Amino acid sequence: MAGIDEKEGQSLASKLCVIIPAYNASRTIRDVITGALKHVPTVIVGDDGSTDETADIARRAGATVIATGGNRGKGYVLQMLFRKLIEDGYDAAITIDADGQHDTEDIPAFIETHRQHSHDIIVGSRMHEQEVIPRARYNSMHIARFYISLAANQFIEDTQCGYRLYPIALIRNLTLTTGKYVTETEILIKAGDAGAVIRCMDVKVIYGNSGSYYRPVLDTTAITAYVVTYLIMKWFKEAFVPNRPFTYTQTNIMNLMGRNKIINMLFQTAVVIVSIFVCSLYFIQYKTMPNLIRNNFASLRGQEINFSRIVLASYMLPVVLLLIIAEKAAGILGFDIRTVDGFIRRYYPHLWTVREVNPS
Ligand SMILES: Nc1nc2c(ncn2[C@@H]2O[C@H](COP(=O)(O)OP(=O)(O)O)[C@@H](O)[C@H]2O)c(=O)[nH]1
Ligand SMILES: [Mg+2]
Repeated sequence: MAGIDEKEGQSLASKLCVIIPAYNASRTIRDVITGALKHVPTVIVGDDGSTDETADIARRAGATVIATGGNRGKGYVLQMLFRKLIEDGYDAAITIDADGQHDTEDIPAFIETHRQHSHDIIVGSRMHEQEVIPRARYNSMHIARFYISLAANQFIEDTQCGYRLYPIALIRNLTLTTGKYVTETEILIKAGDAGAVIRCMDVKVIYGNSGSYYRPVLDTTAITAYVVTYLIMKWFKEAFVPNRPFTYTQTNIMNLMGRNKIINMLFQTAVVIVSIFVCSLYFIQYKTMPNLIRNNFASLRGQEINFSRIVLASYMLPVVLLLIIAEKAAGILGFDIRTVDGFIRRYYPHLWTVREVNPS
């Protein structure tokens, strides 16, 4: 792929570093840096306007610290760090959370997988750690995974883990327009929809008392709106163009809209409102068009995903949301009802029948 330095005899992993987006992580950042430095020569911390000792502690622990000069969010910091890595000629970067939720002893496995598959994004997967992850989080991970996998043209076991390895050549070909917690989803979708392979690898996950800056309602809404809008736009192309499973281009409508925050928000809101209706129209097109447009919706046919399942699962989402709200309301009144949990766990994980995924 363009941009990767493939000089003879030089390992692709020769210029690899660990980057850490950090916000008020003074309690944990030292151990993360010390652990990472055992495996890579360079650790760069993106300090995002921390009001505690994060930056000082990071420097003393041996990391390079770059400051954003205010709290701009994880996505902004990641993009700032990527620009720095492109300037400095890095081949790959491992991102790890600053709050100690990831085990630095998994770094060698990332590096080894990268050696074997140097063009692929490698994502840490926590899905085997069902007992450790809070229930609501685990459930939303399942739903997110189904739709993000659809947009990324391949099954991705864990789409929300921040512990990843990115080939820089791949990142520099993407125009990123989102911020905060959406960016990591945006990267998977755009890279996957441009033809990249996204490979998952089991990692340990530590849910201590680190807390989280993730805002369940706001951040989940932002990710959902992005994914739904991306899918509706992607399928619009696929509906009318034969054999077009990979639809990402730099002039993609998501990139054009992403230039203006307000227009983007209005656009995404409008698309989300009509999305289930449009999805049903696509379904009809999927069923009736193949005689006219051969292999339309190529990404779905290529994956052997049953479109009727997608439509049904999407009609279930507003119902699930209403039930969650009803359960919360009942909880306030002192009733402990938990039906949604079981439903999500039984239903969404099995929507995507995984065949041979990302063959080696
Ligand atoms: N740079 C930056 N990093 C952040 C911000 N919020 C969270 N992070 C980092 O992103 C990582 C994951 O965030 P966290 O809140 O723990 O999310 P969770 O693990 O998904 O619940 C941690 O390393 C945080 O330090 C932010 O506003 N700016
Ligand atoms: Mg965390």
